Amino acid sequence: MPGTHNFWRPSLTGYAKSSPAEHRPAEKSLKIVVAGGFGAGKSTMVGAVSEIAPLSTEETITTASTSTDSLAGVEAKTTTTVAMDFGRITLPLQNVQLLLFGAPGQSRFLYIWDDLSLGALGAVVLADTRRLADSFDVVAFFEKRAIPFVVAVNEFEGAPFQYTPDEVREALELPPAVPVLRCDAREKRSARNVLLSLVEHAADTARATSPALQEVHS
Ligand SMILES: Nc1nc2c(ncn2[C@@H]2O[C@H](COP(=O)(O)OP(=O)(O)OP(=O)(O)O)[C@@H](O)[C@H]2O)c(=O)[nH]1
Ligand SMILES: [Mg+2]
Repeated sequence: MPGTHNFWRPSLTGYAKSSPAEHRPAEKSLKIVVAGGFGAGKSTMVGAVSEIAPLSTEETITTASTSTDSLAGVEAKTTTTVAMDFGRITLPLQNVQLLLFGAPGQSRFLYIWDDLSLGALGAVVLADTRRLADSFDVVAFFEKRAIPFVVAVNEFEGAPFQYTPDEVREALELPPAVPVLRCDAREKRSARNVLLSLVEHAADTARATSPALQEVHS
């Protein structure tokens, strides 16, 4: 049928060479955790980049949580994630689809993080420079479990200071191999760029830690 030949066109060897990569189903699904401190922009990032309507579990912040979760720096926040966010994005060139699990940020929900991280390929640690200290525990969480991560500095206009990725790397005492990049969690392209960087970093980490993979790829 004219005009439709570019869509999934099965051939004896799978999909026809002429079908564009973005229309082919991805071969693998990989789990990614989007983590970070309270209000760092995790739900925003999952929502911005997801190709499906994201699942979110937002609830209104009540005064009941103010004794455990400080709103300093994020006073305008009225809702919070109480379980997780879920979204999905296909990376056609890498032939994978990423299943995105946004973690809750309030400390009273931290017990969910272990389950969310089971089997994850890697994690995005969103750093909010208004509350950079929140990122320490998040970085430690993934380091302890040997889950590869990238640090994405989500820049809020209202932040009193702007920090370069190098300054954030130094402040968080990150090893040189961990990518640190700026992002705007509201922008699809920016969020996608962060995820691409993570997939690359996870592949590099796997090659570096597995001699067998090293041989295959050398
Ligand atoms: N200016 C600006 N606002 C942002 C950015 N990213 C997120 N926001 C806003 O910040 C607020 C908090 O974002 P969320 O995505 O809910 O943050 P979260 O990390 O999921 O929060 P918790 O789940 O409560 O920990 C929302 O009002 C967003 O619109 C950004 O890059 N710049
Ligand atoms: Mg959230």
